[in-house]
Amino acid sequence: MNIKGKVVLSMLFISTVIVVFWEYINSPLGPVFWCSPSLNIDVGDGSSHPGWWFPSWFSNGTHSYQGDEEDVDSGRGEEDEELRLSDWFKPYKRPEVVTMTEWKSPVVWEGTFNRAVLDEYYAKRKITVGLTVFAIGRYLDHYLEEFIVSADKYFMVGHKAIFYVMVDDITRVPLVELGPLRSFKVFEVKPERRWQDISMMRMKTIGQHIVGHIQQEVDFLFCMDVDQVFQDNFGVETLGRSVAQLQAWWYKADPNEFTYERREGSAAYIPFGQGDFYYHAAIFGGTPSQVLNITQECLKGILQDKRNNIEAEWHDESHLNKYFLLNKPTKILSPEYCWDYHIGLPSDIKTVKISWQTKEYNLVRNND
Ligand code: 5GW
Ligand code: MN
Repeated sequence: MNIKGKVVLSMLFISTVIVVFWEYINSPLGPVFWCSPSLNIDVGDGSSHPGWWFPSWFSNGTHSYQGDEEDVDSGRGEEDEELRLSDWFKPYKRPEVVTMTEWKSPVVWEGTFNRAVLDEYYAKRKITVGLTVFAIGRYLDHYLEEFIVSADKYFMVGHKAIFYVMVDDITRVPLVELGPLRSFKVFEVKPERRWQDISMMRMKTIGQHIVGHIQQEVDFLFCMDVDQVFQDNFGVETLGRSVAQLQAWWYKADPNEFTYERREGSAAYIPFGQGDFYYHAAIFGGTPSQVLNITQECLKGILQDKRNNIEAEWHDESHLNKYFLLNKPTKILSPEYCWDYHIGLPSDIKTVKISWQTKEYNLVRNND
């Protein structure tokens, strides 16, 4: 090749590099800070999955995983057999509590699941599980570090996990050293002025991030409050298409006592006589497409209420309860997964996986 040809070729190469780099730094949802302790984890293209890992899960570059392990029909061969519910779930092991809903979704309690069987199943599939958490204002200094340190230790041990941390000031994000299968991506979000809006507008931000990148990066996604700490393994038994958490204070109560939104004018309205469980907004999850649907529907309700000058009693949680009334979760987590020790420790609660942090309202609620 002559000199001219070489010059043209290298100019082509350089301009390609510039364009790719420019696209990357300008992507609207690009992380402001991306940290991964293991060198072989992909950096930069926003995707943690090489497409060849598990081609049948992809369509149009996004995951098309269509259900809980027990109801998937992927048409794959013998060696890739799907699990049935009965392979890992033994509801009769906990006869004193509700372990199955009327619509036949499992309610996962300690003692009812075989985690080893599920670990093997999901390890073969090389899954990645995402976890979003918001830490705005004083919640950042007060709760984030303990949350991340404990999640690193107990969330989806043995599987890849990505922590999506949304903060209002990245300079105050604690430096936490993570285990080899873990990484985190930090994003700066504009804080809402009212605290009610901080909590509610998470629905909007989570949805934007799922569409922008999360759907290409994970197989399952959890969304959690930051004012809680992992105490024990929160493992693959929690994974499902759409996952809801029983609220610790209400798991034994009658639906007519639940603090659902009871005013007809709100989109979150649930009349007396209806309702299955009182779900806790501090933990919900599922496949990215299901979580996207949850957040979009809740946001619609929240915005409709704003137009009508009404605000649901328990904000995003009221809307989440309405959503799960209309769209039944495919898996429910027992209150052992999000326990408040202020209740004490009744015999139903065998192993606490996450516990609530003490509310120090005077310390953290500076903006109401
Ligand atoms: C602050 C004051 C009142 C209500 C919410 C906030 C707040 C919530 C905040 O200042 N900063 C913040 O990051 N949040 C996020 O919203 C946290 O992830 C928090 O866990 C979540 C929900 O708010 P919580 O935990 O105070 O709500 P509850 O239902 O646990 O009381
Ligand atoms: Mn909380």
